[in-house]
Amino acid sequence: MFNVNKVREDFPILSREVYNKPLVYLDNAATTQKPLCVLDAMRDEYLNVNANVHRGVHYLSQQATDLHEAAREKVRQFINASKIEEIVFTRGTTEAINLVAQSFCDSQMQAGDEVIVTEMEHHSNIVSWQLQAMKRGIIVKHIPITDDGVLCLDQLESLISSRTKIISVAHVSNVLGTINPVEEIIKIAHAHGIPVMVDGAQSAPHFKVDVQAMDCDFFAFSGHKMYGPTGIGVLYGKEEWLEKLPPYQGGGEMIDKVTWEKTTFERLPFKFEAGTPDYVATHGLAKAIEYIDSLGFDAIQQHEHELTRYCMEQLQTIEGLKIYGPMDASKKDAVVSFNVGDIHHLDMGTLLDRLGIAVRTGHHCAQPLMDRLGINGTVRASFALYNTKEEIDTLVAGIRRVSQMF
Ligand code: C6P
Repeated sequence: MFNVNKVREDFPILSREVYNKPLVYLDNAATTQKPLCVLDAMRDEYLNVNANVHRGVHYLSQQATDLHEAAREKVRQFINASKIEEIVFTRGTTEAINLVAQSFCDSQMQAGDEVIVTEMEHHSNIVSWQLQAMKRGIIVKHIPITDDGVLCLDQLESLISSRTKIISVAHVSNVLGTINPVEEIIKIAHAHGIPVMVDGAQSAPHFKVDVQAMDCDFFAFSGHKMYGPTGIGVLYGKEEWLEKLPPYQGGGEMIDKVTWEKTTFERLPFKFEAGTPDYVATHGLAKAIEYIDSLGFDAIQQHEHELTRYCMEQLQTIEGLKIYGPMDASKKDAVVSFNVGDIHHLDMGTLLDRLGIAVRTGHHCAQPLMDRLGINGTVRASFALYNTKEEIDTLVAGIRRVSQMF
């Protein structure tokens, strides 16, 4: 039985106060808090195991390597990849997308070739491709969205051309919470022989992802948004694609043989993992996955969905409040963005903060989306498995109080 009060005991930070008010942490799309099991495991590794991985013949190095590779297997199971060779550790979603953008463009794209993203992308899935556009003249196109923040999927076919080489889309929007129909996009793309990358930064923490069922070619997510440590993320890539792509960075770990004349590279996934990996963070990520597994995604999803529904219902009782994105809570995932009248989002966020309520304000690293919506920012409340309806009541009361000040 999912018991949110019991769950909250696993996150000591949730019982602290800010400005003498109980903390109400509603900035989970930016990063989640970490349960004790993750913190304890990482502390224990530093205290008792610490040694560099894949390098030493000595006991500690082998123990650290075992933990690191066990984490890879844990991630493989988490997203149901078929092989551990398909699991590349990165610093986060951003690095995973940059890796694909660079290595894919280096080997598969020429000037005039096209990548299609969506109008609701986070900057990391726009700018990574724009950097390649600047370097080699590829073209970045986007699928537009409706006024309700839903993809105009009917326009995808007409955007695809013989020059389209890859499609890269957010699974869930970090601003609107929109859950995108990635399976449909993938079917359409594959019918044209085009691979698809899915940015899973905002989906992996909230519902079960099965990369084989989805049939995506690449999938990226960040550990810190799913109760794991910062500085660790994952790129899943189908083996056939990862084999075709050249390394992203050069250095230790990723080589097979180096001479002055020529270097050959390690097998997958190490070809893409130059330098010492954050092996303590991979262990922490594995513990975060175990933690999610112990609660079960069904229970987590049900709880978070109820929070999203309740939050939208309550927010709509506030005069002048506008919610962005789908109004049907079942089409949204744990993220609600809004503005109240002409109160600036930054003023609202700052005043809510004084009441102990942590929300994010601004453009949320999605400026083209802000342009589309004709605004310069929103207030965003985003939920995790430890949030409660009482916290949403506090948010709603806080918004009313701030609104009365203007
Ligand atoms: N969004 C937010 O507050 P990193 O920073 O690499 O862990 O994740 C980048 C990223 C990529 N895609 C999506 C859809 C995201 O939401 C994010 C991170 C945070 O919305 C920080 S800007």
